[in-house]
Amino acid sequence: MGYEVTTPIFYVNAAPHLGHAYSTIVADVLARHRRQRGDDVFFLTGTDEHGEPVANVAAERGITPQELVDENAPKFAAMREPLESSSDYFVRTSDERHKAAVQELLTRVKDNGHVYEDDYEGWYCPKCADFKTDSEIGEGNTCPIHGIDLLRERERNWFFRLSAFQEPLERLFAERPDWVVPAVRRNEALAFIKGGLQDVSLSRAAISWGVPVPWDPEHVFYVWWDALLNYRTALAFGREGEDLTDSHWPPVHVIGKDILKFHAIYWPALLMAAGIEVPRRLLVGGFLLVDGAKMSKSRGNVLDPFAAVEAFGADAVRFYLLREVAFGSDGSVSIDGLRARYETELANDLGNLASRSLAMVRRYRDGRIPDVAVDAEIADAFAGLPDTVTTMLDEGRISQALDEIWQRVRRLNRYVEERAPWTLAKAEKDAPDDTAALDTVLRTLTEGVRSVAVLLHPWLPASTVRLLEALDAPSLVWDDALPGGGPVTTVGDLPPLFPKDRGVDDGAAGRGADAG
Ligand code: ME8
Repeated sequence: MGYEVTTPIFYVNAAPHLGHAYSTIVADVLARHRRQRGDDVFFLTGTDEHGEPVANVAAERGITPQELVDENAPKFAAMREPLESSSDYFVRTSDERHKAAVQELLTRVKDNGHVYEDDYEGWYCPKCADFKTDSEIGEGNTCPIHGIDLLRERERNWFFRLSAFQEPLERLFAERPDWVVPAVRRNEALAFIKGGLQDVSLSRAAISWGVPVPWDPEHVFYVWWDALLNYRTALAFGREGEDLTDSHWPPVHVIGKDILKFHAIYWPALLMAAGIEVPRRLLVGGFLLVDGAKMSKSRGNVLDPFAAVEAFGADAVRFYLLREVAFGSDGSVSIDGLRARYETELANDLGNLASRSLAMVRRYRDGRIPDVAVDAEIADAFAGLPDTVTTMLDEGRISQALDEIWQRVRRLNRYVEERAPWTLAKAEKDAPDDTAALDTVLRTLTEGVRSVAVLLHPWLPASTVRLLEALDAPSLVWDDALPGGGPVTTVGDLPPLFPKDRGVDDGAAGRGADAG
Protein backbone atom coordinates (compact mmCIF):
# COMPACT_ATOMS: atom_id res chain seq x y z
CA MET A 1 0.00 0.00 0.00
CA GLY A 2 1.20 3.52 -0.78
CA TYR A 3 1.79 5.57 2.37
CA GLU A 4 2.89 9.20 2.46
CA VAL A 5 4.12 10.71 5.72
CA THR A 6 5.37 14.28 6.01
CA THR A 7 7.10 16.73 8.35
CA PRO A 8 6.29 20.43 8.30
CA ILE A 9 8.51 22.14 5.78
CA PHE A 10 10.88 24.39 7.67
CA TYR A 11 11.36 28.11 7.34
CA VAL A 12 14.86 28.69 6.07
CA ASN A 13 15.55 31.94 7.86
CA ALA A 14 16.92 30.20 10.97
CA ALA A 15 19.28 27.31 11.70
CA PRO A 16 17.76 23.92 12.54
CA HIS A 17 17.37 23.12 16.24
CA LEU A 18 16.18 20.12 18.21
CA GLY A 19 12.55 21.31 17.93
CA HIS A 20 12.77 20.86 14.16
CA ALA A 21 14.54 17.54 14.55
CA TYR A 22 11.65 16.36 16.72
CA SER A 23 9.01 16.25 13.96
CA THR A 24 11.56 14.68 11.61
CA ILE A 25 12.18 11.90 14.13
CA VAL A 26 8.47 11.31 14.75
CA ALA A 27 7.76 11.09 11.02
CA ASP A 28 10.76 8.82 10.56
CA VAL A 29 9.48 6.42 13.22
CA LEU A 30 6.21 6.15 11.30
CA ALA A 31 7.97 5.77 7.96
CA ARG A 32 10.25 3.01 9.21
CA HIS A 33 7.41 1.21 10.93
CA ARG A 34 5.30 1.28 7.78
CA ARG A 35 8.19 -0.05 5.70
CA GLN A 36 8.48 -2.92 8.18
CA ARG A 37 4.83 -3.65 7.52
CA GLY A 38 5.52 -3.83 3.79
CA ASP A 39 4.01 -0.51 2.73
CA ASP A 40 5.44 1.50 -0.14
CA VAL A 41 6.46 4.54 1.92
CA PHE A 42 7.09 8.05 0.63
CA PHE A 43 8.50 10.10 3.50
CA LEU A 44 8.64 13.77 2.59
CA THR A 45 10.39 16.69 4.26
CA GLY A 46 11.80 19.97 3.01
CA THR A 47 11.90 23.74 3.27
CA ASP A 48 9.35 26.55 3.09
CA GLU A 49 11.22 29.24 1.20
CA HIS A 50 8.79 32.02 0.28
CA GLY A 51 7.18 34.87 2.23
CA GLU A 52 8.37 38.06 3.79
CA PRO A 53 10.48 36.70 6.67
CA VAL A 54 12.88 35.35 4.04
CA ALA A 55 12.60 38.45 1.86
CA ASN A 56 13.28 40.68 4.89
CA VAL A 57 16.36 38.78 6.05
CA ALA A 58 17.71 38.75 2.48
CA ALA A 59 17.15 42.51 2.16
CA GLU A 60 18.94 43.13 5.48
CA ARG A 61 21.91 41.14 4.25
CA GLY A 62 21.91 42.72 0.80
CA ILE A 63 21.44 39.43 -1.06
CA THR A 64 18.55 38.08 -3.12
CA PRO A 65 15.96 35.84 -1.47
CA GLN A 66 17.01 33.02 -3.78
CA GLU A 67 20.62 33.37 -2.64
CA LEU A 68 19.48 33.24 0.98
CA VAL A 69 17.37 30.12 0.55
CA ASP A 70 20.08 28.40 -1.48
CA GLU A 71 22.45 29.08 1.41
CA ASN A 72 20.09 27.88 4.17
CA ALA A 73 18.08 24.99 2.73
CA PRO A 74 21.13 22.66 2.77
CA LYS A 75 21.40 23.16 6.56
CA PHE A 76 18.00 21.51 6.96
CA ALA A 77 18.74 18.85 4.35
CA ALA A 78 21.94 18.09 6.29
CA MET A 79 19.91 17.20 9.38
CA ARG A 80 18.68 14.03 7.72
CA GLU A 81 21.89 12.02 7.86
CA PRO A 82 22.98 12.57 11.46
CA LEU A 83 19.42 11.91 12.67
CA GLU A 84 19.28 8.68 10.64
CA SER A 85 16.20 10.09 8.96
CA SER A 86 15.10 7.85 6.11
CA SER A 87 13.21 10.57 4.22
CA ASP A 88 12.72 9.83 0.55
CA TYR A 89 12.67 13.35 -0.79
CA PHE A 90 13.56 16.87 0.28
CA VAL A 91 11.17 19.34 -1.33
CA ARG A 92 11.97 23.03 -1.73
CA THR A 93 9.12 25.40 -2.47
CA SER A 94 11.33 27.48 -4.76
CA ASP A 95 11.48 24.43 -7.07
CA GLU A 96 9.95 25.34 -10.44
CA ARG A 97 7.97 22.07 -10.55
CA HIS A 98 6.36 22.87 -7.21
CA LYS A 99 5.56 26.43 -8.30
CA ALA A 100 3.93 25.29 -11.55
CA ALA A 101 1.81 22.74 -9.69
CA VAL A 102 0.75 25.35 -7.09
CA GLN A 103 -0.39 27.62 -9.91
CA GLU A 104 -2.33 24.81 -11.54
CA LEU A 105 -4.04 23.69 -8.31
CA LEU A 106 -5.00 27.16 -7.11
CA THR A 107 -6.32 28.08 -10.56
CA ARG A 108 -8.51 25.02 -10.24
CA VAL A 109 -9.80 26.32 -6.89
CA LYS A 110 -10.63 29.64 -8.60
CA ASP A 111 -12.28 27.89 -11.56
CA ASN A 112 -14.39 25.97 -9.05
CA GLY A 113 -15.78 29.29 -7.81
CA HIS A 114 -14.06 29.59 -4.42
CA VAL A 115 -11.97 32.72 -5.08
CA TYR A 116 -12.90 36.41 -5.29
CA GLU A 117 -11.22 39.81 -5.12
CA ASP A 118 -11.75 42.21 -2.23
CA ASP A 119 -10.05 44.67 0.10
CA TYR A 120 -8.42 43.25 3.18
CA GLU A 121 -7.98 45.10 6.38
CA GLY A 122 -6.83 43.42 9.57
CA TRP A 123 -4.04 42.36 11.87
CA TYR A 124 -1.12 40.36 10.58
CA CYS A 125 1.93 38.72 12.21
CA PRO A 126 4.88 38.71 9.81
CA LYS A 127 6.65 35.98 11.82
CA CYS A 128 3.67 33.59 11.72
CA ALA A 129 2.77 34.86 8.26
CA ASP A 130 -0.73 34.74 9.69
CA PHE A 131 -3.79 36.99 9.40
CA LYS A 132 -5.08 36.95 12.97
CA THR A 133 -8.74 36.67 13.81
CA ASP A 134 -10.11 38.52 16.85
CA SER A 135 -9.70 35.50 19.14
CA GLU A 136 -6.04 35.17 18.18
CA ILE A 137 -4.92 38.69 19.07
CA GLY A 138 -2.91 39.26 22.25
CA GLU A 139 -2.97 42.23 24.60
CA GLY A 140 -2.28 45.54 22.84
CA ASN A 141 -2.55 44.00 19.36
CA THR A 142 0.43 41.69 19.79
CA CYS A 143 1.09 38.18 18.49
CA PRO A 144 0.50 35.68 21.33
CA ILE A 145 3.11 33.34 19.81
CA HIS A 146 5.91 35.81 19.07
CA GLY A 147 5.05 38.66 21.43
CA ILE A 148 5.66 41.24 18.69
CA ASP A 149 3.32 44.04 17.58
CA LEU A 150 0.90 42.95 14.89
CA LEU A 151 0.84 44.97 11.69
CA ARG A 152 -2.32 46.64 10.44
CA GLU A 153 -2.58 45.46 6.83
CA ARG A 154 -4.72 47.07 4.19
CA GLU A 155 -4.52 45.69 0.66
CA ARG A 156 -6.54 44.52 -2.30
CA ASN A 157 -6.26 40.71 -2.28
CA TRP A 158 -7.65 37.60 -3.79
CA PHE A 159 -9.64 35.74 -1.16
CA PHE A 160 -10.37 32.08 -0.57
CA ARG A 161 -13.97 31.47 0.46
CA LEU A 162 -13.11 29.59 3.67
CA SER A 163 -16.48 30.52 5.20
CA ALA A 164 -18.20 28.29 2.64
CA PHE A 165 -16.45 25.28 4.17
CA GLN A 166 -17.76 25.73 7.68
CA GLU A 167 -20.29 22.93 7.36
CA PRO A 168 -18.15 20.50 5.36
CA LEU A 169 -15.40 20.92 7.98
CA GLU A 170 -17.79 20.36 10.87
CA ARG A 171 -18.96 17.22 9.10
CA LEU A 172 -15.39 16.04 8.59
CA PHE A 173 -14.68 16.42 12.32
CA ALA A 174 -17.92 14.66 13.24
CA GLU A 175 -17.48 11.74 10.84
CA ARG A 176 -13.82 11.19 11.57
CA PRO A 177 -13.37 12.04 15.24
CA ASP A 178 -9.75 10.92 15.24
CA TRP A 179 -8.54 12.60 12.08
CA VAL A 180 -6.72 15.11 14.29
CA VAL A 181 -4.87 13.64 17.29
CA PRO A 182 -4.48 14.08 20.21
CA ALA A 183 -8.09 14.96 21.07
CA VAL A 184 -7.12 18.22 22.76
CA ARG A 185 -5.95 19.55 19.38
CA ARG A 186 -8.98 18.21 17.59
CA ASN A 187 -11.19 20.05 20.07
CA GLU A 188 -9.18 23.21 19.68
CA ALA A 189 -9.56 23.14 15.88
CA LEU A 190 -13.23 22.31 16.11
CA ALA A 191 -13.85 25.18 18.52
CA PHE A 192 -12.16 27.52 16.06
CA ILE A 193 -14.43 26.29 13.27
CA LYS A 194 -17.54 26.55 15.43
CA GLY A 195 -16.55 30.11 16.31
CA GLY A 196 -17.31 31.00 12.69
CA LEU A 197 -14.91 30.95 9.75
CA GLN A 198 -13.98 34.10 7.88
CA ASP A 199 -12.60 34.12 4.36
CA VAL A 200 -8.79 34.28 4.14
CA SER A 201 -6.35 35.87 1.75
CA LEU A 202 -5.25 33.69 -1.10
CA SER A 203 -2.77 36.21 -2.46
CA ARG A 204 -0.60 39.12 -1.34
CA ALA A 205 0.08 42.21 -3.43
CA ALA A 206 2.64 43.77 -1.12
CA ILE A 207 5.21 40.98 -1.51
CA SER A 208 7.01 39.75 -4.60
CA TRP A 209 8.95 36.75 -3.20
CA GLY A 210 6.49 33.94 -3.84
CA VAL A 211 4.62 32.01 -6.49
CA PRO A 212 3.02 34.46 -8.97
CA VAL A 213 -0.77 34.34 -9.29
CA PRO A 214 -1.26 33.33 -12.94
CA TRP A 215 -4.40 35.40 -13.46
CA ASP A 216 -2.97 38.49 -11.70
CA PRO A 217 0.84 38.58 -11.94
CA GLU A 218 1.11 41.62 -9.61
CA HIS A 219 0.22 39.18 -6.81
CA VAL A 220 1.93 36.16 -5.30
CA PHE A 221 0.06 33.41 -3.49
CA TYR A 222 -0.12 33.76 0.28
CA VAL A 223 2.82 31.71 1.53
CA TRP A 224 0.78 29.23 3.56
CA TRP A 225 -1.10 27.93 0.53
CA ASP A 226 2.12 27.54 -1.39
CA ALA A 227 3.68 25.77 1.62
CA LEU A 228 0.80 23.39 2.37
CA LEU A 229 0.64 22.29 -1.23
CA ASN A 230 4.16 20.79 -1.02
CA TYR A 231 2.57 17.69 0.47
CA ARG A 232 0.70 17.21 -2.79
CA THR A 233 3.02 18.58 -5.47
CA ALA A 234 6.12 16.59 -4.44
CA LEU A 235 4.33 13.30 -5.06
CA ALA A 236 4.56 13.99 -8.80
CA PHE A 237 8.34 14.48 -8.90
CA GLY A 238 9.75 13.18 -5.60
CA ARG A 239 10.48 9.69 -6.85
CA GLU A 240 12.51 9.38 -10.02
CA GLY A 241 10.46 8.22 -12.99
CA GLU A 242 7.20 7.71 -11.05
CA ASP A 243 4.15 9.80 -10.21
CA LEU A 244 2.90 8.82 -6.73
CA THR A 245 -0.03 11.25 -6.65
CA ASP A 246 -2.71 8.61 -7.01
CA SER A 247 -1.01 5.71 -5.24
CA HIS A 248 0.13 7.61 -2.11
CA TRP A 249 -2.60 10.16 -1.42
CA PRO A 250 -4.04 10.91 1.19
CA PRO A 251 -1.04 11.59 3.46
CA VAL A 252 -0.37 11.49 7.21
CA HIS A 253 1.04 14.78 8.50
CA VAL A 254 3.25 15.27 11.55
CA ILE A 255 3.09 18.89 12.72
CA GLY A 256 3.63 21.09 15.76
CA LYS A 257 0.69 22.54 17.66
CA ASP A 258 1.51 26.10 16.54
CA ILE A 259 0.52 25.33 12.95
CA LEU A 260 -2.72 23.52 13.77
CA LYS A 261 -5.10 26.09 12.24
CA PHE A 262 -3.42 25.91 8.86
CA HIS A 263 -3.39 22.11 8.75
CA ALA A 264 -6.69 21.27 10.42
CA ILE A 265 -8.82 24.03 8.89
CA TYR A 266 -7.30 25.87 5.92
CA TRP A 267 -5.73 22.78 4.37
CA PRO A 268 -8.74 20.40 4.27
CA ALA A 269 -10.94 23.30 3.10
CA LEU A 270 -8.57 24.06 0.25
CA LEU A 271 -8.41 20.41 -0.74
CA MET A 272 -12.20 20.17 -0.72
CA ALA A 273 -12.33 23.28 -2.90
CA ALA A 274 -9.94 21.64 -5.36
CA GLY A 275 -11.89 18.36 -5.30
CA ILE A 276 -9.07 16.43 -3.60
CA GLU A 277 -9.43 13.99 -0.72
CA VAL A 278 -8.44 15.41 2.68
CA PRO A 279 -5.43 14.00 4.62
CA ARG A 280 -5.64 10.66 6.35
CA ARG A 281 -4.58 12.04 9.72
CA LEU A 282 -2.88 14.95 11.48
CA LEU A 283 -0.54 14.01 14.30
CA VAL A 284 0.02 17.13 16.36
CA GLY A 285 3.05 17.35 18.63
CA GLY A 286 3.67 19.71 21.53
CA PHE A 287 6.72 21.86 22.11
CA LEU A 288 10.13 20.90 23.36
CA LEU A 289 10.90 23.24 26.24
CA VAL A 290 14.20 24.33 27.74
CA ASP A 291 13.95 25.45 31.36
CA GLY A 292 10.18 25.72 30.91
CA ALA A 293 10.22 27.93 27.80
CA LYS A 294 9.66 26.93 24.17
CA MET A 295 12.91 26.13 22.45
CA SER A 296 13.13 28.71 19.71
CA LYS A 297 15.63 30.71 17.78
CA SER A 298 14.14 34.00 18.94
CA ARG A 299 14.55 32.97 22.61
CA GLY A 300 18.13 31.90 21.98
CA ASN A 301 17.68 28.71 24.05
CA VAL A 302 18.01 26.13 21.31
CA LEU A 303 19.81 22.80 21.59
CA ASP A 304 21.85 21.91 18.54
CA PRO A 305 20.80 18.53 17.11
CA PHE A 306 24.16 18.03 15.45
CA ALA A 307 26.08 18.44 18.72
CA ALA A 308 23.70 16.16 20.63
CA VAL A 309 24.07 13.44 18.00
CA GLU A 310 27.84 13.90 17.97
CA ALA A 311 27.95 13.31 21.71
CA PHE A 312 25.43 10.47 22.16
CA GLY A 313 24.65 9.08 18.70
CA ALA A 314 21.48 9.42 16.64
CA ASP A 315 19.68 6.50 18.26
CA ALA A 316 20.05 7.97 21.73
CA VAL A 317 18.76 11.39 20.68
CA ARG A 318 15.79 9.88 18.87
CA PHE A 319 14.99 7.61 21.80
CA TYR A 320 15.39 10.34 24.37
CA LEU A 321 13.10 12.86 22.68
CA LEU A 322 10.30 10.38 22.12
CA ARG A 323 10.62 8.77 25.54
CA GLU A 324 11.00 11.96 27.54
CA VAL A 325 8.23 13.98 25.90
CA ALA A 326 4.89 12.21 25.44
CA PHE A 327 3.99 12.97 21.84
CA GLY A 328 1.24 15.56 21.85
CA SER A 329 2.32 17.21 25.12
CA ASP A 330 4.94 19.83 25.86
CA GLY A 331 8.02 18.60 27.67
CA SER A 332 11.36 19.84 28.92
CA VAL A 333 14.54 18.45 27.46
CA SER A 334 18.15 18.83 28.52
CA ILE A 335 21.52 17.27 27.91
CA ASP A 336 21.54 15.97 31.51
CA GLY A 337 18.21 14.26 30.87
CA LEU A 338 19.57 12.74 27.69
CA ARG A 339 22.63 11.45 29.52
CA ALA A 340 20.47 9.94 32.28
CA ARG A 341 18.23 8.02 29.87
CA TYR A 342 21.26 6.96 27.87
CA GLU A 343 22.85 5.39 30.90
CA THR A 344 19.87 3.89 32.69
CA GLU A 345 17.71 2.77 29.81
CA LEU A 346 19.85 2.36 26.72
CA ALA A 347 23.14 1.20 28.25
CA ASN A 348 21.72 -0.69 31.27
CA ASP A 349 18.26 -1.96 30.33
CA LEU A 350 18.76 -2.73 26.64
CA GLY A 351 22.52 -2.77 26.05
CA ASN A 352 23.27 -5.07 29.01
CA LEU A 353 20.38 -7.37 28.25
CA ALA A 354 21.61 -7.83 24.68
CA SER A 355 25.26 -8.30 25.52
CA ARG A 356 24.76 -10.70 28.41
CA SER A 357 22.22 -12.77 26.44
CA LEU A 358 24.60 -13.23 23.52
CA ALA A 359 27.57 -13.76 25.83
CA MET A 360 25.80 -16.61 27.63
CA VAL A 361 24.99 -18.35 24.35
CA ARG A 362 28.66 -18.12 23.44
CA ARG A 363 29.84 -19.29 26.85
CA TYR A 364 27.40 -22.14 27.47
CA ARG A 365 26.54 -23.31 23.93
CA ASP A 366 29.56 -22.26 21.81
CA GLY A 367 27.42 -19.55 20.21
CA ARG A 368 24.75 -21.90 18.88
CA ILE A 369 21.21 -20.89 19.89
CA PRO A 370 19.39 -24.00 21.20
CA ASP A 371 16.65 -25.20 18.84
CA VAL A 372 13.84 -25.34 21.41
CA ALA A 373 10.59 -23.51 22.05
CA VAL A 374 10.43 -20.14 23.76
CA ASP A 375 9.35 -20.16 27.42
CA ALA A 376 5.56 -19.79 27.58
CA GLU A 377 5.88 -17.15 30.26
CA ILE A 378 7.72 -14.80 27.90
CA ALA A 379 5.62 -15.80 24.89
CA ASP A 380 2.57 -14.76 26.94
CA ALA A 381 4.18 -11.49 28.01
CA PHE A 382 4.71 -10.57 24.35
CA ALA A 383 1.38 -11.86 23.00
CA GLY A 384 -0.43 -9.23 20.94
CA LEU A 385 2.38 -6.71 21.30
CA PRO A 386 3.05 -6.05 17.57
CA ASP A 387 -0.65 -5.34 16.99
CA THR A 388 -0.81 -3.04 20.00
CA VAL A 389 2.22 -1.12 18.78
CA THR A 390 0.79 -0.87 15.27
CA THR A 391 -2.50 0.52 16.54
CA MET A 392 -0.78 2.99 18.80
CA LEU A 393 1.51 4.25 16.07
CA ASP A 394 -1.36 4.62 13.62
CA GLU A 395 -3.22 6.64 16.25
CA GLY A 396 -0.24 8.85 17.01
CA ARG A 397 0.37 7.39 20.47
CA ILE A 398 4.06 7.21 19.70
CA SER A 399 5.44 7.45 23.21
CA GLN A 400 2.95 4.91 24.57
CA ALA A 401 3.98 2.48 21.84
CA LEU A 402 7.60 2.87 22.87
CA ASP A 403 6.66 2.36 26.50
CA GLU A 404 4.80 -0.86 25.68
CA ILE A 405 7.96 -2.25 24.12
CA TRP A 406 10.16 -0.99 26.93
CA GLN A 407 8.07 -2.84 29.49
CA ARG A 408 9.05 -6.03 27.65
CA VAL A 409 12.72 -5.05 27.76
CA ARG A 410 12.32 -4.79 31.53
CA ARG A 411 10.41 -8.08 31.63
CA LEU A 412 13.31 -9.81 29.89
CA ASN A 413 15.75 -8.37 32.42
CA ARG A 414 13.62 -9.74 35.23
CA TYR A 415 13.50 -13.10 33.45
CA VAL A 416 17.30 -13.29 33.49
CA GLU A 417 17.36 -12.61 37.21
CA GLU A 418 14.52 -15.06 37.95
CA ARG A 419 15.99 -17.94 35.93
CA ALA A 420 19.63 -17.23 36.85
CA PRO A 421 21.12 -19.08 33.87
CA TRP A 422 24.55 -19.10 35.56
CA THR A 423 23.07 -21.35 38.27
CA LEU A 424 21.54 -23.61 35.63
CA ALA A 425 24.95 -23.82 33.95
CA LYS A 426 26.51 -24.98 37.23
CA ALA A 427 23.80 -27.63 37.65
CA GLU A 428 24.55 -28.92 34.15
CA LYS A 429 28.06 -29.73 35.28
CA ASP A 430 26.61 -32.32 37.67
CA ALA A 431 23.98 -33.61 35.20
CA PRO A 432 25.37 -33.04 31.69
CA ASP A 433 22.41 -34.69 29.94
CA ASP A 434 19.90 -32.38 31.52
CA THR A 435 20.22 -29.33 29.25
CA ALA A 436 16.54 -28.51 28.80
CA ALA A 437 16.22 -25.75 31.38
CA LEU A 438 19.21 -23.73 30.19
CA ASP A 439 18.34 -24.38 26.53
CA THR A 440 14.93 -22.82 27.08
CA VAL A 441 16.32 -19.81 28.88
CA LEU A 442 18.93 -19.13 26.19
CA ARG A 443 16.50 -19.50 23.30
CA THR A 444 13.95 -17.34 25.13
CA LEU A 445 16.47 -14.61 25.80
CA THR A 446 17.86 -14.47 22.27
CA GLU A 447 14.36 -14.52 20.81
CA GLY A 448 13.16 -11.90 23.28
CA VAL A 449 16.09 -9.68 22.38
CA ARG A 450 15.49 -10.24 18.67
CA SER A 451 11.83 -9.39 19.12
CA VAL A 452 12.43 -6.12 20.93
CA ALA A 453 15.07 -5.21 18.33
CA VAL A 454 12.55 -5.64 15.49
CA LEU A 455 9.91 -3.70 17.41
CA LEU A 456 12.31 -0.93 18.47
CA HIS A 457 13.84 -0.51 15.04
CA PRO A 458 11.86 2.66 14.16
CA TRP A 459 13.22 4.41 17.27
CA LEU A 460 16.72 2.93 17.30
CA PRO A 461 17.50 2.22 13.63
CA ALA A 462 21.28 1.83 13.85
CA SER A 463 21.72 -0.14 17.07
CA THR A 464 18.86 -2.55 16.36
CA VAL A 465 20.40 -3.43 12.99
CA ARG A 466 23.75 -4.10 14.70
CA LEU A 467 22.04 -6.27 17.27
CA LEU A 468 20.09 -8.25 14.69
CA GLU A 469 23.26 -8.77 12.67
CA ALA A 470 25.01 -10.15 15.75
CA LEU A 471 22.07 -12.55 16.12
CA ASP A 472 22.47 -13.45 12.43
CA ALA A 473 18.74 -12.67 12.08
CA PRO A 474 18.67 -9.44 10.07
CA SER A 475 14.98 -9.49 9.08
CA LEU A 476 13.00 -6.41 10.14
CA VAL A 477 9.72 -7.86 8.90
CA TRP A 478 6.95 -6.91 11.30
CA ASP A 479 5.09 -10.20 10.94
CA ASP A 480 8.12 -12.06 12.36
CA ALA A 481 8.42 -9.78 15.36
CA LEU A 482 7.12 -12.13 18.07
CA PRO A 483 9.57 -14.30 20.07
CA GLY A 484 9.72 -17.72 18.46
CA GLY A 485 9.55 -16.44 14.90
CA GLY A 486 13.32 -16.13 14.45
CA PRO A 487 15.85 -18.54 12.95
CA VAL A 488 18.09 -20.81 15.03
CA THR A 489 21.53 -19.34 14.37
CA THR A 490 25.06 -19.00 15.66
CA VAL A 491 25.50 -15.65 17.34
CA GLY A 492 28.39 -13.33 16.58
CA ASP A 493 30.28 -10.71 18.53
CA LEU A 494 28.40 -7.69 19.80
CA PRO A 495 30.49 -4.66 20.78
CA PRO A 496 28.60 -2.52 23.36
CA LEU A 497 25.53 -0.98 21.72
CA PHE A 498 25.62 2.05 24.01
CA PRO A 499 29.17 2.45 25.32
CA LYS A 500 29.39 4.13 28.70
CA ASP A 501 32.09 6.57 27.64
CA ARG A 502 29.83 8.48 25.25
CA GLY A 503 28.54 11.95 25.78
CA VAL A 504 31.19 12.86 28.34
CA ASP A 505 32.12 16.06 26.54
CA ASP A 506 29.66 18.61 27.90
CA GLY A 507 30.93 21.26 25.56
CA ALA A 508 30.03 19.27 22.46
CA ALA A 509 26.52 18.68 23.70
CA GLY A 510 25.92 22.17 24.99
CA ARG A 511 23.94 24.94 23.45
CA GLY A 512 24.26 25.09 19.70
CA ALA A 513 27.18 26.76 18.07
CA ASP A 514 24.84 28.42 15.59
CA ALA A 515 22.11 29.10 18.09
CA GLY A 516 21.93 32.76 17.06
O1 ME8 B 1 6.01 26.62 10.88
N1 ME8 B 1 9.36 22.03 19.88
O2 ME8 B 1 8.06 26.32 9.94
P1 ME8 B 1 9.00 26.39 11.22
C1 ME8 B 1 8.67 21.28 19.00
N2 ME8 B 1 7.17 26.73 7.55
N3 ME8 B 1 8.46 21.64 17.73
C2 ME8 B 1 8.97 22.81 17.34
C3 ME8 B 1 9.71 23.65 18.18
C4 ME8 B 1 9.89 23.21 19.52
N4 ME8 B 1 10.58 23.91 20.41
N5 ME8 B 1 10.09 24.74 17.49
C5 ME8 B 1 9.59 24.58 16.24
C6 ME8 B 1 6.74 26.51 9.91
N6 ME8 B 1 8.92 23.43 16.15
C7 ME8 B 1 6.15 26.48 8.52
C8 ME8 B 1 5.49 25.14 8.30
S1 ME8 B 1 4.19 23.38 6.78
C9 ME8 B 1 3.32 23.43 5.38
C10 ME8 B 1 4.86 24.97 6.96
C11 ME8 B 1 8.15 22.91 15.03
O3 ME8 B 1 10.37 26.15 10.69
C12 ME8 B 1 6.93 23.79 14.78
O4 ME8 B 1 5.92 23.43 15.66
O5 ME8 B 1 8.77 27.63 11.99
C13 ME8 B 1 6.60 23.45 13.36
O6 ME8 B 1 5.73 22.35 13.33
C14 ME8 B 1 7.94 23.01 12.77
O7 ME8 B 1 8.88 22.97 13.85
C15 ME8 B 1 8.41 23.91 11.67
O8 ME8 B 1 8.53 25.21 12.15
